Amino acid sequence: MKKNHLYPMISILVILTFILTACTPAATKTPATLPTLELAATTAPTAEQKPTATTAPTKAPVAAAAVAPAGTFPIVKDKITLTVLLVQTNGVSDYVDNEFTKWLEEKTNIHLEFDIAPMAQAENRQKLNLVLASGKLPDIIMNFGIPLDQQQTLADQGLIIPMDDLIAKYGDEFNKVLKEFPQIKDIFTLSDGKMYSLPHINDCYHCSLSQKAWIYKPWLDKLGLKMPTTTDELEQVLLAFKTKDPNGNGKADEVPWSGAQTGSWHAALDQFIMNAFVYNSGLGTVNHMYVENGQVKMAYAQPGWKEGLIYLNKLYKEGLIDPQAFTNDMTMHKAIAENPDANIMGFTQAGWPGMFLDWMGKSNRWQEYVPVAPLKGPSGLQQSPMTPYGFGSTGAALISKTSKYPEAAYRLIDLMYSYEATMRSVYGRPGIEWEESKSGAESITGTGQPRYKVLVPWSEAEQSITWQQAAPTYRSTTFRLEWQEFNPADPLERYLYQWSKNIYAPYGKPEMEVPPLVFSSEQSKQLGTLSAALITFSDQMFASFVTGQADINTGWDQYLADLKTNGLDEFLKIYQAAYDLKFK
Ligand SMILES: [Ca+2]
Repeated sequence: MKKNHLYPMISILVILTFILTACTPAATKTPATLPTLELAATTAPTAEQKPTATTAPTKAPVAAAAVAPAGTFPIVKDKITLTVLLVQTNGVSDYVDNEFTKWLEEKTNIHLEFDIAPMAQAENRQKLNLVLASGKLPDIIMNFGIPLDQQQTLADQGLIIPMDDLIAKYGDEFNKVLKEFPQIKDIFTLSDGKMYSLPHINDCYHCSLSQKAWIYKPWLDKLGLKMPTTTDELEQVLLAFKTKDPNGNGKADEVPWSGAQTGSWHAALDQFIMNAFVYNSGLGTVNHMYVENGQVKMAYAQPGWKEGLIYLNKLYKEGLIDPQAFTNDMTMHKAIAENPDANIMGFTQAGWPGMFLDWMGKSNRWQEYVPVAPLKGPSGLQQSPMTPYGFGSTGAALISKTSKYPEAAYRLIDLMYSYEATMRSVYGRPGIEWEESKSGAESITGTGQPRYKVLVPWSEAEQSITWQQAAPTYRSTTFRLEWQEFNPADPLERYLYQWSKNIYAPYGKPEMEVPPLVFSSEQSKQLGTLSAALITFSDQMFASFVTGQADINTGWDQYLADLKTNGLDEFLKIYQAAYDLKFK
């Protein structure tokens, strides 16, 4: 009964990339608890290399003098070449002979020379390490999504420069980003208070509220039942689903509640429901952890978790929970929900219905499953995890210490946050792949005047027009929702917005999410080891308690003791120390 927490994160990338407009949240996120990759162990820092608080970016007087003031173009009068080590993305056949690259060069007078790294993380980290160890650094390191702790290693080794002075002097487009997301300065800085990378901004609103649940509305209607609002009401509804033959085929073939433990997105059984008992995050990199009154806590060690297990065990004994929910992957989940004859599933949890249904498919069930608002638990708790940290990811662009043109490099990256550069790097050329919306057009939200209409549907077919999402971009929720024109033939984005805003956001508790933290490489290694043991053990015990293999009433204390044996206290202590360092 093992469930894999990393796989769902990876699957977000794979599965949801095809609905870019709907969701591309975590493209550059690395779970904080992954073992740290060794970054250039061979390039030990020397005293000279180590940046100090007063170290300014490497000076290149001639080039520096030639850089145009913030916001003016071209960036340099005499053409220069910058080298970019870039992680490639799906669907881009050529970065050199590429429309976005050409536009950049024309606009900035900077020629780009690429060194392309593979998409798979293990391979691109290997490539990065080779480049770092070679001592011949590119000017810009882009699209690696280098997490804070690895940035710390690079900074300690004197391989990258802080961005703060460059932003102060040359910031233009990025200042708009900072104005909308001032928290960037807090959460993406290293322990010396400086920011060594620029982020990727892609604020996927519905992804910030991804613990959703779905019920088959025709069954509620047929049995004359109301939408459940509490955990007790859910139990009653599921009992009716099980016993009253709502699909009308005379067979007791109904599966009241199912889910998927692996390979899906927020479809595991503990998601959604446990929030009626305890805050159960799992939105980002810190599954099951939350912050309360400045204390970092683990949901599965709380009394509320025990109450939730008692509830689930009761429903399991009543035959309301599909035993397969503990082993299903997304395909198996979908096979149940899209049962070819009669509908057989009544209730499930998932980030959106496309995780268990054929979206806009022939069965029409995509229109028949409706969202269930957060349920009120026995203690009155009613909440929806909501992360305020999903708006962007750190490590999208870094400038190397050896760059002769740090100012020009910064200005080039700064430009990528502009509306035009973001539109060109993600969607393509104005008038061809997208166009300005006409006056009176309708936006995704149905409010305001949209700015752009996408003419060529998102695809990952090979092309050399955009960089897909390899460049840093500035896609706020305004950009994604109010500026984008609604396409009635593709209503998903509007649905996702409305479900999230109307049904889940009112119960959001963003203050309980653990912010991105910085760990030393030693701490990261420890977290990696501890996390693996804790995830395996807590997941096994979740399944054992729900199915009754372990008795929740007599086994809870031993479970808590076993969590300690598995290192829960050390794990939380490391998080608490990192949290206190930044926020206390
Ligand atoms: Ca039936």
